[in-house]
Amino acid sequence: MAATQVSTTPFDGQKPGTSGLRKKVKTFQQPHYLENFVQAIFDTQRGLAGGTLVLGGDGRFYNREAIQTILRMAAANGVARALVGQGGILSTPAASCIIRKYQAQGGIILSASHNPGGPEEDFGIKFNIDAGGPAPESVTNAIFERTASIDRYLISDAGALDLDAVGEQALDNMQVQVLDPVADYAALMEELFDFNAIHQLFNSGGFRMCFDAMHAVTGPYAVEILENRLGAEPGTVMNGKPLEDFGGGHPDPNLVHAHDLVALTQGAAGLDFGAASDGDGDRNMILGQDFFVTPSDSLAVLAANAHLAPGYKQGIAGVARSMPTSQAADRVAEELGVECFETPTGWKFFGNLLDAGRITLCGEESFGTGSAHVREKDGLWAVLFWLNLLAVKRHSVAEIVREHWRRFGRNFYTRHDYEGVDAAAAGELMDHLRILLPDLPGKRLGALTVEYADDFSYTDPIDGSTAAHQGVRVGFEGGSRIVFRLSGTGTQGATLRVYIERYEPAPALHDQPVQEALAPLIVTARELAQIEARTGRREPDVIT
Ligand code: VG1
Ligand code: CO
Repeated sequence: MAATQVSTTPFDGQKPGTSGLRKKVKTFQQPHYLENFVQAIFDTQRGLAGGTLVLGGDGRFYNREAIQTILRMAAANGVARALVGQGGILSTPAASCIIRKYQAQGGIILSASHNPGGPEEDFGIKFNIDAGGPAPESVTNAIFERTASIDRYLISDAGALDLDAVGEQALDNMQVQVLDPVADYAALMEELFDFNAIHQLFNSGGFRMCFDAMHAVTGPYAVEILENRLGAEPGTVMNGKPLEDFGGGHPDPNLVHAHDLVALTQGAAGLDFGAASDGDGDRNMILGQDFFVTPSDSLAVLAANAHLAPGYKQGIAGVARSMPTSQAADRVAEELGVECFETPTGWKFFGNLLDAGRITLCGEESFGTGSAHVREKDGLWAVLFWLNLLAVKRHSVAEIVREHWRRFGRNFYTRHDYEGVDAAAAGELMDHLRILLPDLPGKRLGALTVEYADDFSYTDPIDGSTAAHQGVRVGFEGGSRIVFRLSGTGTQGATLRVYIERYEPAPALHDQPVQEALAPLIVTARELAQIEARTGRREPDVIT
C-alpha cells in the first residue's frame, strides 16, 4: 500500500477554542474537513515524523471512522509508531498519562467533552504536546494558520485496522499498538492513592456510593478501578457502558445533567457519596448526602488535605486556578505558604506551571481538578482523591467541607450560563462591559463598592507568553467578584457565562442557600451587563 497525496482547499474557521476544534458532526463529515486539520497538525508538529503518536477518543459518534482516517494519515506522514486505545477509546487523562509514560511526541484526542454526541450533535479534535497536555496557544495558532493555506494532505490507501484486539499490527511502515485503555491509567492511580484504605472504607458496611459514567468514556475505567480493584459493590458504576450518543444526554456532570445521580444522594436514605464524570473523563462532580461540593471548594479542600494521600504526602508546591474559579484555593495557598496562580480558562494554561514544578494542584470552576500526575484535568483522579480523604478522615463529605469553611471562610459561588444566545448580541454585550470598565472603580453597585474592573490578561510566568481578553472581572471591596466571559467550546451561537462569588467569614452564615446568599450580586450582574435587554433572556439556562 502507498501514501497518496490528495489535493484540497482550506475551510474557514478551523480555529481551536478553549479545548480543541469542536464542530457539529456534519461539519466534520464534509470531505477533507477532518483531513485538512489533521494534516495541519503533521505539517506544523515536525517531531511526529519518525516519532510516536498517541491516539484515542471518548467513543462518541464518528470516533471510529476518524481514528481509521488519522491512522492512515499518520502512516503517510511518516509517524513511526501509533499507540491507540482499544476500540479507539482513551479518556483524556488516560491519553495524557500514556503520552508521558511512553514518551510520545504528541497525541490526538477525539472528543467534544461535555457536549452531546450523535449524528446531529458535536465532534471534536485536539492535539496534545509531548509533555502530555493540551497544546499551548502558540501551537494551536500555528495549526490554525496552516489550515488557512493547506492545499494537499497525505493518506495511505491501506485498509481499515482491527482496533478491537490488543496487540501489534503494521500499517505500511508504521507500527500500530492497540493498548488496553485502562491499564496504565489504573496503575498510576494505585501509585497516588491509598487503595487499601479505600478498600476498607468500602468494606466497612456503613458506606454507600454511586459513580455515574453518563454513558461516556469513564465507564470502563470506573468499573476496573472502583469495582474490580477497590472492591466496590458491582453496580456502583451506573451508566457504565460508553454509547455513541451518551444515551441522548449531555455527558456533563453537573446538578442539571446528572440529576438521576443527584436524586440518589438526597433524603435520609441518600447515598454517602456520589460522583460523575463527563464525555471524555476529565471532569468530576462530587456529592455527599444532601450535599453538593462546588468544584472551586473541591480544589481548596484537596489542597488543604493533599498530604493525606500517599502521592502528595510531601505537601504541594503551589496551586493554580482559572480566573473565574472562586478564590477559595487562594486562602489555602496563603495558609500553607505556597504560591497561587490565576490563569485564563482552559487547561492548557496550567501546563508550563506544572512542568516547571511551580504547582502541584490546579482546578477550574467547571468541574475540573487535577495535578502534576498528568497534564489534563482528571475526573476519576478527583473521585479517588475524595475517597482517600473520606477513608482517612471517616467524616462525611458535608462535614469535611463545613470544617473547611469554618477554618478558611466560605466563598459562596455560582455560575449562570445563557446558552445559544445570538452571537452578535453576546459580542456587543461584552463590548458594552469593556466600555464601562474604566469608570467602574470606586463606584457603588448595589450595596458594594467596585475595587477594580478589567478585561483579564495573563502573562505566563514561565515563558512570558501573553493571553488577552480572557474575561471581564469586576471585583468589589471585601472580595466579592462578578466575571463575564463567552464560552469557547460551544458549536452553536454564543454562551454567556456569568460567574458570581462572595466571601463569608462568619460560620453562622455558612448555611444560607447559595442563590440567596448571592442574590444581590446576581441582580447587579444582570443590570450591569443589561442581559435581558441584550439577549432577550430573563433567566439563565443552567445554574451551577
Ligand atoms: C469550558 C469550561 C472550561 C474548560 C473547558 C473544557 O470552556 O468553562 O473551564 O476548560 O470547557 O472542558 P468554555 O470556554 O466553554 O467556558 V472539557 O471537559 O469540555 O474539555
Ligand atoms: Co471534558
